Amino acid sequence: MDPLKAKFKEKAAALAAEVKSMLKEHGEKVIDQVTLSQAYGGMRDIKSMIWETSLLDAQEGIRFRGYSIPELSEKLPKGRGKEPLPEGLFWLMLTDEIPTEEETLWLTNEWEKRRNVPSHVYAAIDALPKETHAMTMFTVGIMALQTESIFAKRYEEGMPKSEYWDVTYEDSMNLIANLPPVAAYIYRRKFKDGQRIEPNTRLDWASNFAHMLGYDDADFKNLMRLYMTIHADHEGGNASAHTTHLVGSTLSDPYLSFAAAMNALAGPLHGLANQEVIKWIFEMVDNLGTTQPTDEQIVEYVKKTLSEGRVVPGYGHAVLRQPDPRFTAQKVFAEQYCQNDDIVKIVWQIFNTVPPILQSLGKIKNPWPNVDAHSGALLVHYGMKEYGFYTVLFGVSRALGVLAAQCWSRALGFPLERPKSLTTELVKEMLANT
Ligand code: AMX
Repeated sequence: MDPLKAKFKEKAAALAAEVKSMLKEHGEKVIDQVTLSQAYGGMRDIKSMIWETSLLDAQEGIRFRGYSIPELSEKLPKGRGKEPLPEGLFWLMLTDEIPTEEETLWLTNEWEKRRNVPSHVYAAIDALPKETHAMTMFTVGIMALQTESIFAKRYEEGMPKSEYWDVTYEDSMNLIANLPPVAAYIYRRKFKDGQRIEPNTRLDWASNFAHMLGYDDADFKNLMRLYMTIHADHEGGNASAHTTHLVGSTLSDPYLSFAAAMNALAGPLHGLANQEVIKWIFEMVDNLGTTQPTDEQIVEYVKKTLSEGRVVPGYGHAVLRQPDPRFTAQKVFAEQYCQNDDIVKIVWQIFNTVPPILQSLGKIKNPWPNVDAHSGALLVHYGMKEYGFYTVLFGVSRALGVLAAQCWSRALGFPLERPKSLTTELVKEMLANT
């Protein structure tokens, strides 16, 4: 058994036993209550799901297994680069332990060994017109990869429940290994005349992805390592994570669950916001006729956007109530690598001017930037201007968190998810009787 799987097995067996006895003793304990507003309002804040890999605090932002993003920057192995390697984060999310440099290198090599995209996956993507959105191509690519699911094959053969975690781990590892070449294929097909770039077997997972996309600049590789790390997980209730959890709870395999999650990520209120931000900034620059607008010009443009009934993309959050530490991590990167870039400067001007405007509307719970407010400007700096691809980058990263979490869901034996719904008719009856 490989070292990561062995460690996960040991940890999962211990936690499963602990949870079993905890439920035996405290299973009836009330941990939350639900208001009518929450039932109508997107189930915000209702504590109703277990997600081991990360936890989101409204003020502090995300912590992965207890570690904040600055702490991860310090503690996770960096290999030959300057930013934490996403391999290390995956190891941490799966085992609750910071890996050593050697363990991280093992994982790099393991994903490298598992990279093997069948030709029918590319054929399925090629069957779509080039104008198809990159996220649709991505989902189709993942669905085509599902032919490789060991979970599905073993289930058909009658595998016992006790083996679910094992094959979920195998599928998750294989899927993560194969996402970068599939995503890069989509980018090159859509935007670079289909000229593919072969992987470089000596590179780590994120920098090989950068290489296959066509970006060999050392700083872009550092950006990809950071990007893949900070977008990986945001606890269980966000739409892409929850979709993975819900679909996986029917024992759909990791490929089916992750493809479903990517359809959730493709929505403009979720992952598509990263393309919307840069599209909106480009429109602003076009509209104002300058790449160096004044703060006053930006304020006017924001007001115009709001008066048209549109949202300011990259601002606001369903849970966060402070600037997103993932935004801050990207700002710190930009300060180091590209502080004189015009678009980066605009992102910072927006950061200074937008929150008071949103606050003044009186209805927005969080006027601060989220992760998507910064990412596009960094990509544009290195030449990746095709914003229609940005959500795919988010998606490749998101695989790390939601698939690590799915391994835990199968190891802990979580059942089919099935919350209760009501009709307004029934709600009225309930109100009449109280
Ligand atoms: N610009 C303008 N209006 C906004 C806004 C923004 N950035 N953020 C929230 N609002 C509005 C809402 O549309 C809502 O208006 P309504 O009452 O007229 O319908 C009101 O403020 C209250 O919303 P909220 O409770 O503060 O936010 P929410 O929890 O319902 O939604 C989110 C959260 C992220 C969908 C919302 O802030 C938004 O649309 N932001 C812009 C899109 C975006 O950046 N999405 C990315 C989120 C991060 C991610 O998943 N990648």
